[in-house]
Order: sequence, then C-alpha cells, then structure tokens
Amino acid sequence: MEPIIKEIYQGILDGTHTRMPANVQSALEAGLTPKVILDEGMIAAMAEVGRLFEAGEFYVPEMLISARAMQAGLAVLKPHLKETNVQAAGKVAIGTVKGDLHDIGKNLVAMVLEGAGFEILDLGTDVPAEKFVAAADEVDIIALSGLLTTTIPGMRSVIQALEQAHKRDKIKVIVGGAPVTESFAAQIGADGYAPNASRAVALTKALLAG
Ligand code: B1M
Repeated sequence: MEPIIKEIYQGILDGTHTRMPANVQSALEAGLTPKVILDEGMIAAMAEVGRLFEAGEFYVPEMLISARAMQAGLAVLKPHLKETNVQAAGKVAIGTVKGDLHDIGKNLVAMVLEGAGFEILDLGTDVPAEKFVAAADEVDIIALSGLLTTTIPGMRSVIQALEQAHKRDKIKVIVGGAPVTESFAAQIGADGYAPNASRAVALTKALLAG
C-alpha cells in the first residue's frame, strides 16, 4: 500500500479529521486516482471501523469520529469524481430510508451520480416513505440507501407507498447499501440494485436509456 494511502486509512481509523483534507490532496497530487484513494484508503478503513465495532473494540463515538474524518476527505475528492464532458442526464431523488442515519454511502453515490451529469435531489437521512412519494413528481429515479438490516424493509414500504399513490409506473426505484442484495431488490420489486457508487451510475444510465 502507498504510504499516503496508509496515512489516509489510519487517519480514518484514528478519526483525525483535521489532517484528512491535506492527506487526500497529497494523494491526488502524487497521481493516485480518486478510485484508489476511496477504495483502498477510505472505504477499506470504514470496513475496518465496522469490524472493530462488531468486535467490541470500537463504540459509537469512535464510529462517529471516523465518519467525520471520512466526510472531510470526501469533500476534497468531490470535484474529482466528475466525469468529463457530461450533459444533464436526468434527475435522481436519493435518501437513506426511515430509521437509518447512515449517510456516507448515500452521499458518495449522490456525488458520483452528480459527477456523471445527474441532477440530485438529496432528501437526507431517516426519510419517511411519504417524502419519497412526494419527490416522485419531480424526478426520474428514486434511489434508496440503507445500512441497517432492521431498516431496509423500509425500502419495500417506499415501493408500496408509490404503488398506493399510483406513481410506481412513472418512476424507477434503485436500492443499495451494505446489507442490500440483488435478490432482496428483486423480492421487494425494485427496478435495480447497485453494490457501489460507480455501479449505481451505470444502473441509472441503463434504466433511463430504456
Ligand atoms: Co453504524 N452500523 N450504526 N454508524 N456503521 C454499521 C452499518 C454496522 C454494519 C456496524 C457493524 O456492526 N459492523 C452496523 C449494522 C449492523 C446491521 O444492521 N446488521 C451498524 C450499527 C449497528 C449502528 C447503530 C445501531 C449502533 C448503535 O447505536 N448501537 C447505529 C444506528 C443509527 C441509525 O442509523 N439509526 C449506528 C450509527 C452509526 C454512526 C452514526 C456512528 C456512523 C454513521 C455516520 C454517518 O453515516 N454520518 C456509523 C458508521 C460510520 C458505520 C460503519 C462503521 C461505516 C458505514 C460507512 O459509512 N461505510 C458501518 C460498518 C460498515 O459498513 N462496515 C456501520 C462507508 C460507505 C462508503 O459505505 O455506506 O456501505 P456504505 O456505502 C457503499 C455501498 O453500500 C453502496 O455504495 C457505497 C459506496 O461504495 N451504497 C449504495 C450505499 N447506498 C447505496 C445506494 C445505492 C447504490 C449503492 O443506490 C440507491
């Protein structure tokens, strides 16, 4: 692993958010791609934070300070996640489902979609089904993120609420987040599932192409 990637990884584990922007900037200046910085440094570190939490070595405060460091790094990466020569491609409403406060993955998916030319309506976290239903009038795609096994059933509730409001046929619904799978997406009647941000872009493009 490149020393600067190691430093970014360790910075997230230690929650040293003040050094994160400079470290991410140094990695970019050293010629490392945003993908490598994200996957090998930042996302790998968050996976380790999750492992340490599960093992009882980290508690919620440690997860929070790691999240703050991750967000400080993402802010520097954001302008570099843009694809070149993109045209407005459609509008996506994105949010984390009701009961769920995790927003790093949702924010990352939103940034990469924005970079690929999509207009983003960010509904935030802990979003009730009715808010997605209201947004359906304004957008082409509804993107649901969920990180908790206890809250992802809320994705089905959003789809059911869209059906009850007679809006389901007019809108595509995509889902993602660590506990979400392709088969779960099929079970709840979503139009697609993506395991990460770049696949979410490919999926969104494919769904809008017809
Ligand atoms: Co929480 N948390 N957390 N947490 N947290 C997890 C998710 C957990 C797996 C940790 C663990 O036990 N190993 C666990 C869930 C277990 C489960 O459900 N089976 C857990 C728990 C239990 C909890 C609490 C219940 C803890 C407690 O209070 N006792 C609590 C719940 C609060 C709530 O939401 N109501 C809680 C709280 C928190 C913090 C607030 C402290 C913090 C979140 C801060 C924030 O988001 N602003 C936090 C964090 C940081 C994590 C971990 C460590 C990291 C999540 C993260 O940001 N990953 C996480 C462990 C883990 O994931 N390994 C954990 C990095 C991010 C880039 O990845 O979000 O997966 P991810 O997004 C990916 C893909 O999933 C995908 O693309 C992204 C980029 O590749 N993706 C999509 C995501 N959304 C998508 C949508 C798409 C397509 C792709 O299309 C629509």
